[in-house]
Amino acid sequence: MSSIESNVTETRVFPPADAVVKKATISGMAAYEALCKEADQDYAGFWARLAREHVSWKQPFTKSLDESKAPFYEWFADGKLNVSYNCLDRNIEAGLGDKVAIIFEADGGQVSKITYKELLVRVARFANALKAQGIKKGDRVLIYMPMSVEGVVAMQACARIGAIHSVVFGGFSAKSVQERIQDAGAVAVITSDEQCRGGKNIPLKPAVDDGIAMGGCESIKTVIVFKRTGGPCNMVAGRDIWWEDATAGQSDVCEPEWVGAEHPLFLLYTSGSTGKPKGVQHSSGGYLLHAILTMKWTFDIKPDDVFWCTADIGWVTGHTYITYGPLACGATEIVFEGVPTYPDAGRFWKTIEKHKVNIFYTAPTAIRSLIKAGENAPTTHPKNFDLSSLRILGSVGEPINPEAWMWYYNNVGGARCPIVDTFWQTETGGHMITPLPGATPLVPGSCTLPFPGIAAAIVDETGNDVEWGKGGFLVVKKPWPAMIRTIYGDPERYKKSYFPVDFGGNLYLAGDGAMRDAKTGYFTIMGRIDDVLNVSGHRMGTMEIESALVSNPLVAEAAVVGRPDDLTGEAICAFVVLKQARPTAEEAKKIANELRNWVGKEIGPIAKPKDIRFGENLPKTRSGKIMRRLLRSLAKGEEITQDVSTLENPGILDQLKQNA
Ligand code: 6R9
Repeated sequence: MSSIESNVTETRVFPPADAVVKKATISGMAAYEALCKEADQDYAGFWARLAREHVSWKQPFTKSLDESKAPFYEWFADGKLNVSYNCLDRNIEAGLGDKVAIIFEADGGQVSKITYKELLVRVARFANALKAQGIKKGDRVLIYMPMSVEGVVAMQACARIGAIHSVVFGGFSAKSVQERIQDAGAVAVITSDEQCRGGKNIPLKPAVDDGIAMGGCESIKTVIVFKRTGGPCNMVAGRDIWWEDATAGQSDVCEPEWVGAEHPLFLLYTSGSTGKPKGVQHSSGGYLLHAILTMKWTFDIKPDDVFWCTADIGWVTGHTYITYGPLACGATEIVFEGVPTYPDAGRFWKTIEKHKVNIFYTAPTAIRSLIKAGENAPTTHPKNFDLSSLRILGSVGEPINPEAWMWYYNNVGGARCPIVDTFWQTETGGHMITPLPGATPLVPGSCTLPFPGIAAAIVDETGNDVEWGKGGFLVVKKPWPAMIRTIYGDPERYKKSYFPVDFGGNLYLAGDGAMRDAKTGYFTIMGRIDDVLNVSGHRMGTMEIESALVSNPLVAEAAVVGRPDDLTGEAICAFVVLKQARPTAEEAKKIANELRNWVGKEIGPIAKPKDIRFGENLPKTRSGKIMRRLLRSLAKGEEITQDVSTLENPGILDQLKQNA
């Protein structure tokens, strides 16, 4: 039994409405196919044309792709540019200076707006402040900030002077801060006193102090502290300086540092298959190009659009679709400090209504939790809000199950807005497989087809193509401009992780299992390779079982992992959140049986979960990703020894220890 069969049983197809097609930048499938063909015929030329058309260069490049040091590929290498210039100055030069760049929606609902001209002034002053602290081109700067205009300013200011930022998500622990400072050899940290989440002020600065105090952080010379709340905040003399003091008296003008296209724009740490996080290194030119193109083609961004990506700047989605992409396109965007459930679960819909958001980009887990909330507190259901401004919806971060897709489509998008289910990764810089809203017919649960110029394919364990309809490893066969350049300080690990010799050494291995529909060639992501289970020799995506569970009317959310089993190789263990309150032991047994039979009916008896456990929630990171590592340990009955510092809700682990 394989996940393609569930994709095949998904027969609903939603072709783009004529009105959407007519206005779209990429209008109709023929336009999409023409771009793919152009890339096919002259790959380097295709990307070079786009890089000339969409990016402003101080010095034009003469060469597109350089493969001589493969898999350390270079793009547009002799071109010079500045990313912050592309995001700010060039919009102002084009007459957009008084346009609102950022609408900041604070945790408590306060709104502030800032124009492109004002944003440039703030970036220039802060860039000058960084220089005054001795920070220069190539230095690594750690950013540990809440969602804020200042977070974006800090990143843009680094880009302006050619410093390499490494943003650490504000929910990570002191230990994570220390490890990242050490690995990157960072010279400065930019942070804030506290952050506001769900009506509470949570200290942030202490994690920086504690992280540095853990040792090995002698590279840090400066800590710049933005005052978010004015709460208690320890300042270390000679090292720490307030944001306002650092910028006081600084000039409003800062000439951009013109860097080579391959100059690193940022490092972003992400977890790999081993314990130590990898510092994914991105370029300036190629990365910026993909950020711009995906804004224009996947989101079909138009001059009057209000764009809202709900991610945090601590994740790659916040980098590409908050800090860089929207600004490089001269858009107006929302920067949202809050959480989706505060003051209640109507917050997203209220915010869309308030700011007349046109393009909305969020994660399936947020959608699923809001479905549940809307059932329990009907006033927070999207139908109570005017969402008629919405034009395009997006999904990212994990596969979206068809039920959540349909709910999003009907209740949020009013059955009128295409959903772009964008598959990509920290390492890919931007969207890789995604519908284009004015071209691609949508199938719920499928991320559909590769972005033009992305040579996505599915291969077996020796790197050979598998036929459509069969599962395998998702790879990219050609380098693309926004791809990861290396793992900072560990080029060998870069080669091993992403270009393993078993696969021939020249295919980018995404780390996900996937399948193409036998007829349409549409891609379905089956989850990380280690999430693919083998039960009695049957290959199954955990996603498929989750999807079946979630389609049961009792179930709000479900996550499935494998655990070793003497008889069947692997056994399926399902963690389930019910729409009703957590059941009593007796009820739980009854419901578990019902669900087993349900899954048996939906997929086949082989897919019936052996273990079912109920909790009020699932263990999630604050970015909303289910921590499957933890679930696997729980399923095996192991003691939890992993770092749970990024967990939104550590209390949930106890509930999930018992089988129903
Ligand atoms: C952008 C981002 C990457 C992993 C990726 C895959 C999963 C992301 C997805 C998706 C199915 C989608 N993933 N988008 N799976 N459909 N539309 O999330 O980056 O945090 O590095 O995670 O997320 O498993 O390999 P990152």
